[in-house]
This record gives sequence, structure tokens and C-alpha cells, in this order.
Amino acid sequence: MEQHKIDEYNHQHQAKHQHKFEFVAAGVANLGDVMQKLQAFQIAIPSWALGTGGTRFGRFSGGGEPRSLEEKIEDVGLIHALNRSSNSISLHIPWDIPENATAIKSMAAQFGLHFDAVNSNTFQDQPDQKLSYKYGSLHHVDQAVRQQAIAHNIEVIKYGDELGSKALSVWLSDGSNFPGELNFRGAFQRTLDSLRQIYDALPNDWKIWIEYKPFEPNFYSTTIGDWGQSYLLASKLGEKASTLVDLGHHLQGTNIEQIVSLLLMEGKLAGFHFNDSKYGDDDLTVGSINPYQLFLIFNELVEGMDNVKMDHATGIGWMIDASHNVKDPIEDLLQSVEAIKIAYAQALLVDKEALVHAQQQNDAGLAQELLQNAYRTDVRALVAEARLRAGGALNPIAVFREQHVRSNLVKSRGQKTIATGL
Ligand SMILES: [Mn+2]
Repeated sequence: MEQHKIDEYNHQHQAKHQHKFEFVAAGVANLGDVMQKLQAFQIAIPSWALGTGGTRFGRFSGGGEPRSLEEKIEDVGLIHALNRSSNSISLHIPWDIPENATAIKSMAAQFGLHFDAVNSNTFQDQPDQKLSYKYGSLHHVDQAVRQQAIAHNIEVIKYGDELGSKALSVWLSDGSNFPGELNFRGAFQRTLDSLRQIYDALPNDWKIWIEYKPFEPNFYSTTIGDWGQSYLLASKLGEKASTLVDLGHHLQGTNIEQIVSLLLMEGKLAGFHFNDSKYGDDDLTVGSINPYQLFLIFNELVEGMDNVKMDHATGIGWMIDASHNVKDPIEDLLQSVEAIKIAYAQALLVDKEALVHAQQQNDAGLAQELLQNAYRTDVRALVAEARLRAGGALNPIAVFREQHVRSNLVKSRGQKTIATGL
């Protein structure tokens, strides 16, 4: 995406935008601070989200999908050029093994990108794999399987280290399908022991992020099933270990914002996998189903991070983890980043002093007014202005469509392409 095309679009729409921006800006007391924070806030793009996802029933490719790690980096580079809010990529090993780390790193740098957390995979068997993960990996009853899974995680750290990543993200599908199949205590202890060996292999400045999920692919128990189990493991491992919150990995009705608040208080919130859901781990576009919950989560994040004077942009890891079955993956990711920044901007607008006072007075009515005043503010022009100042597009999706990016990608990559790992 050539910069002049973005500039041209912005120029054409500048007057209308300026009007909207000035209107909303007039009501923001700490405008300079808000704009600076919005520009600094970046969300990592996972390498597996650039192709069309699928379900266990089928997969319908949209065409022009990235065929290699290099093409995935190009796609993230495009997203970042348009929104100036996605300056890193999170790799999944073995779907995206960097054969030549130096070349990959410098290619990413040309797009202004760096590498976020690396993700290991012991939830499926690879073609050349000796032992199967059918009955789990780090919790497996057979030590040889556990050792294979530990060695894989240590190899992922090695790949990440070559690329400048600073964190290993671990999600286990380990669990059981039927009551009685598994001894819970044994499974937990073996998982802890395996994680300890991985923890010991972390470079000094690295972290390990432990993700949890209540069900799927196992339907009776998951060995790291909720934030308490993840927190217990992270606490026993040590200060380099913390809990990763994937928004879709909760049962319906769970108060995620309360989980986030307490993990932050304990210094154990690693970061986020953003998505949205209606029923389970639906991996839908962020903010597409329940944007108010997203705002409430950001409200707790901002309050909790400010409480410990943590830098919002760098204090914890921000990443999308979504799947797109019917939408263009790039458009979907642009929508997700936008939804995150809107929720963040709204959280920055909450009148915190007044809220503390309302809480002290047990004034539930006023507390709700204060939160919803912020939530119901149309902050889109603030987010667009931050993007404009950073060199991005006033409307990233409009530019993507006007420039016919997808049809050009189909022309150069082909209609029937399948992104690696999908
Ligand atoms: Mn996730």
C-alpha cells in the first residue's frame, strides 16, 4: 500500500473528519493524553488469522490467502500501514517456522513490524511426529510423550529468540472426554512438572503465558480449564509465568472484567487474546457481539494499570485470536483492531474521580451513569485522528476496498490458496 494513496484518501475526507473530531474533542478534558495513548496502543496480529478459518464441517477459502510466512508478513504490513496500530506479528510453530530468521526479521522490519509472543502447538499431531498427542501432551501419563511436548516448546522458544520475541504462549488442549478417564491431581502435577522444565529453558528476559479454556476439544475436563488453574500454575512456576486471558475461553455469563481486575492486582495478567463470542469459543470479530463487555474489560484494565502505574501499551501483551469463516481476513482484523481501540478510548474517558466518589457513597445509579456516559460517547473520530497523526488511513477498510487490494491479491497469489496451518 503506497503512502500517497492513503494520503489522497485522507485529504478527500479531511474536512468531514475534522468537523466530527472537533465535536467530540471539545468534551474530552485530557485530550492530549488520550491522543498520545491511542497512538501508542498496538495490537499484535496472529499469523494464523490471515487466512480463512473453517469449522469441523468445512472451510471456504476467500482467495488470495498468504501462501507463506513472507506473504503473511506482507499482509500484516498492509494492516499496519492502514491502521498504524498493528506493529507486531505473533507466530505459530510449526505452522510458520522461520527458515531464515535474519531474513524474516529484516523483512518484517521493512514494514515496521516486530515479533510478539510465539505460540507452541501440542494440540495436533504433525506428520513427522513420533508420539501422538491424542491423550494430551504436557499432562500425558507417558513420560516419553511429555518429553516430546517439552522439547517442542523449548524449540519454539529458540525460534522466537532468533526473531526477537520475548514470550512463549502456551495453550494446551489436554483434558478428558469422560468422567473417570483422568486423575485430575495427577494431570495437574504432571502439567506443572512439564511446565517447570520449559520455564527453566526460558531466556532471562522471557516470559511464559499460560492460557486456559473450559472445554473443547475435550468435553468433560480441561487440565488448565479456568483462570484459577492457570493462576495456580503460574504462581508455582515463578515470576516469569502469568495468565493469558482469551475472551472466548469462558463459559457464558462469566464476569471476565472481574478476573482481569484481580489478575492485574496480583501482577499475574500476561495479556489478551481478543475475540468475541455468543455461545462458546466462537472466535468472532472483536466487538461484534458484546462491545459493552469489551468496554467494561478495558475500564478495569485502565483502572488497574493506572493503579500500579503500568504503561498501557507495553505493560501486558495485546493480541487478536480470531477466525474468519465468511469475511475477508484483512477486513475482519481491521474491524477487530478498531473495536479494541474504540473500547480503550471509551475507557480513557471514564471520569475516574467521580466514579471513586460514587463507589464510596454506594451510589449505584451514578456509577452506571458515569460508565455509560463514556461508553455512549462516539469516539470513532478520536481513534481516526490518532491514526491520521500516525500516518494511517482515516478509514482503513474504505481504502482497502477502494484500492481493490483483495482482487489484486487473488490475481498475484491465486484463487485457491490455503494459508499454512489452515
Ligand atoms: Mn487464544
